Amino acid sequence: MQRLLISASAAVILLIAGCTARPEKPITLTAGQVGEISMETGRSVQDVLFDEGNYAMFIHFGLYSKLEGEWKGKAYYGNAEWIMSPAQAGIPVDEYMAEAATFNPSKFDAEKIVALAKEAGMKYIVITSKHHEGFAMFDSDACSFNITDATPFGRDIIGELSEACHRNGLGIGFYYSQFQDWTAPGGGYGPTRDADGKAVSFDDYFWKKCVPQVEEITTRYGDVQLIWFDTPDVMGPEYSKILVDIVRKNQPHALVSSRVGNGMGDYETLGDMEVPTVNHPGRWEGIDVTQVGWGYSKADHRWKTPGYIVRTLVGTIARGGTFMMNVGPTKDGEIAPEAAAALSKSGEWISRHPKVIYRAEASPWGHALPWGDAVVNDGRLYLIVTDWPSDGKLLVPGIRNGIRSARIDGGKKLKFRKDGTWLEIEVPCRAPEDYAGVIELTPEGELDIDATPAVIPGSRNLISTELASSVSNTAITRTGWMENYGEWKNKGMTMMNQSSMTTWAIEFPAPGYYDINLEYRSGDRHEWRVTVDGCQSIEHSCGASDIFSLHPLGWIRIDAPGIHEIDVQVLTGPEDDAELSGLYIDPVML
Ligand code: JFZ
Repeated sequence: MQRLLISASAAVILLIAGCTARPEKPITLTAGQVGEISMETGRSVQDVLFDEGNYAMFIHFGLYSKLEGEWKGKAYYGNAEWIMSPAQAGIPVDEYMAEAATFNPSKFDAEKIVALAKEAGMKYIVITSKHHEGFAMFDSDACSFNITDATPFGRDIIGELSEACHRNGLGIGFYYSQFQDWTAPGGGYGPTRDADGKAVSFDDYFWKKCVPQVEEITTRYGDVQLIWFDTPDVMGPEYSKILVDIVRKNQPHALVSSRVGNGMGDYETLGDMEVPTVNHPGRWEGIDVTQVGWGYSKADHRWKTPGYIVRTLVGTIARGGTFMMNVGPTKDGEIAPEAAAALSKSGEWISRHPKVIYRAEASPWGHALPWGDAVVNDGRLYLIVTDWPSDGKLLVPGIRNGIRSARIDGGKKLKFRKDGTWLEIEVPCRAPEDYAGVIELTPEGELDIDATPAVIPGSRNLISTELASSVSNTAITRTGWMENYGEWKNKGMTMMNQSSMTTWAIEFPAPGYYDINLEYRSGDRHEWRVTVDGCQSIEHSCGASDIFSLHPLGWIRIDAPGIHEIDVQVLTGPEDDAELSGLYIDPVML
């Protein structure tokens, strides 16, 4: 397992790359072009895609799709679009390029893919026009290693999909790998000599292939809403600027992703598969995959379920972002039935709860709640309950407002009562539908929420270290690791030494005993201490584990409902070893 430790501030620079503000430009699109969502004049593409649309399809389609994650009979798990790389099968350039002669995705049907995106509730599509392998999915004059010149298939995928999006009122964007090009002489991690054996530089690749191809994708396919550059690596700002300028010149209303590098770009893309723990400011997108990697992989059966898609989409919007879900067409050019089914099933849920997605704003709690999450739309609160309570009572913490009404979204009115800042809603004992039930609350006046994390009986109360109220002699950082090749995971945590303390202010609903588990990773055993309100404390030795997991510490006693301070310390064991990622609190009902 590869470990990577990054401080929160470095993570911001590393993973996100800053984004420069640019003036909002009025859209020139005509109604119908991104027509599923309303197109009042004067609104910007940014507003339409990111604030209103909130959900897109990402498509990774390239020559790698032909290999489907397998080379010479052996499966490579994780990122199938990286199969050529020495990190995967390590395919020589000439052997890889020769694959194009038999690439024939004849079942590719742009109308069918657009229909699926619409069924899924998505409002725009971003497709790979050229990935790191260097193969263009469009008819390129700059390089013949492309779908129309190098394959028996001979059709322009980018052209067909753009037209289908324009016809059907979806936005369209193109992914372009600007630095990495593994087959073009001079491209990032590509050959260092040309066909005649002459040494070439990055500039050769950049001016002969990258620049002309970015000109092509921004001039040949009508209005484009977004250019999604990726992995700038060591590319200097002078190169990023040239690319941004081309997009601005040819598509003045299009957005540029922050992965163009060097702090340029119009919005942030978070790390792959990352839903942040706390609300994230600015205009940003989260991205995830229907399999483990981005390109289609035949050996990968770990399909994302409709429930996962609903939870991740809602989680991203509730943190303030917009979401793209990836599909990788097969070697025949079709979306696999598992992905198609999961997307259209989750789309049915979305069609019943449009207010939870479109134009929805981030949760006023600033973080997820133990049973699900919340968004705001038109002054109303929408509670998305993924863990439906089995006792017929949904407890909502921290609402200072009065509540005018509560109802199942699109359904019947519910009874409720307020007790301080707690709201108790009487709900059916069974969830009203699969994946997540939705409750619509109409508050009295402006929403006024106390964001203190709360413990809720019957829920999974895992309170992240990122929600700590203070730390001493340590810092909250984010750690990321690759679980499979390309399968990124990450957690917020504090490195706990014998002088460190992590403190949470937590709202407890009632007096009584609460069972505490610590979530951490450590190479060795440590003795841990948990203290309540600076006086009562419990201590115990807890086991080691090289993955983040729960370790029981014992019961604490809470004497009165309300906010209590919980301190966590480590008393013995090696230094720089214990990484604390959260506190799991289970009310012991006596
Ligand atoms: C890149 C690509 O290498 C990958 O094949 C895929 O296209 C994905 C969408 O983007 O991979 C990345 C790039 C950046 C991060 C992680 C994976 N990141 O910043 O965490």
